[in-house]
Amino acid sequence: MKKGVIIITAIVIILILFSILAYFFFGREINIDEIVDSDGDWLSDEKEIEIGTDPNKYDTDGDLFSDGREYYSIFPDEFEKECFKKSNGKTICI
Ligand SMILES: [Ca+2]
Ligand SMILES: [Ca+2]
Repeated sequence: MKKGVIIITAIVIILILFSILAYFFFGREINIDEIVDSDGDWLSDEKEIEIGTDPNKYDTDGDLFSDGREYYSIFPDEFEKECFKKSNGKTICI
């Protein structure tokens, strides 16, 4: 009887620890995912709307250079290390 209670208590403690760890890691990822880059051109959707490029087109003007590459070549000081959620669901940090 006591052995069973100890095992159940140990399992509950382990589940609580995993829950805390999962909350810590996934909670951070959710915060990162608030910045979305739907077309994967390294400019956030919000930034593309602000500067007038299409957030769903990697290369809005069709000149074979991505919107992000063109933007940061003009404004290199704005190039910062940021994390984006790509359209395939993966998060990348640049
Ligand atoms: Ca984009
Ligand atoms: Ca372009």
